[in-house]
Amino acid sequence: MTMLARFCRIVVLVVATLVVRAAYMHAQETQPHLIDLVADSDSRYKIAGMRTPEITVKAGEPVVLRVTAHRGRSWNRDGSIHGFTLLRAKDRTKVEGWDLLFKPGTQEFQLTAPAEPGEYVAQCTVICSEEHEGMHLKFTVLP
Ligand SMILES: [Cu+2]
Repeated sequence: MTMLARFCRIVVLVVATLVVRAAYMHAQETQPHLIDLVADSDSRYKIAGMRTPEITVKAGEPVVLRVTAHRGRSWNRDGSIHGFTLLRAKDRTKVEGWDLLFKPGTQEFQLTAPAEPGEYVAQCTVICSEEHEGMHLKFTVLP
């Protein structure tokens, strides 16, 4: 192998390594925050490993909400069995893009965390039983 060929081979290897590394780092940075939530038949939100379910996200980060919903005592005519609307804790106003309805089974929602850090509340919007009023969870947005 000539010196030039050897040199070219090294350059190609170094460039390829850098490209792969940059792609990997970019993929990690843009990986959405996956949240697994159960909307249960007893009109409660549940998150594995948490006694009281609570969601914490970073302002503006991409979020995938993966919801498994189980039918309660009652549901909407359109087949929605639970809902999830995000409200600002201070004035109970709705956050745009976070008004969701769930069908039985597992479904995923691609969302963006609120831009404004603070305390929020997620509340079910389907009258899913007489316990429906208690179907909510604390939602915190960190800066
Ligand atoms: Cu509900």
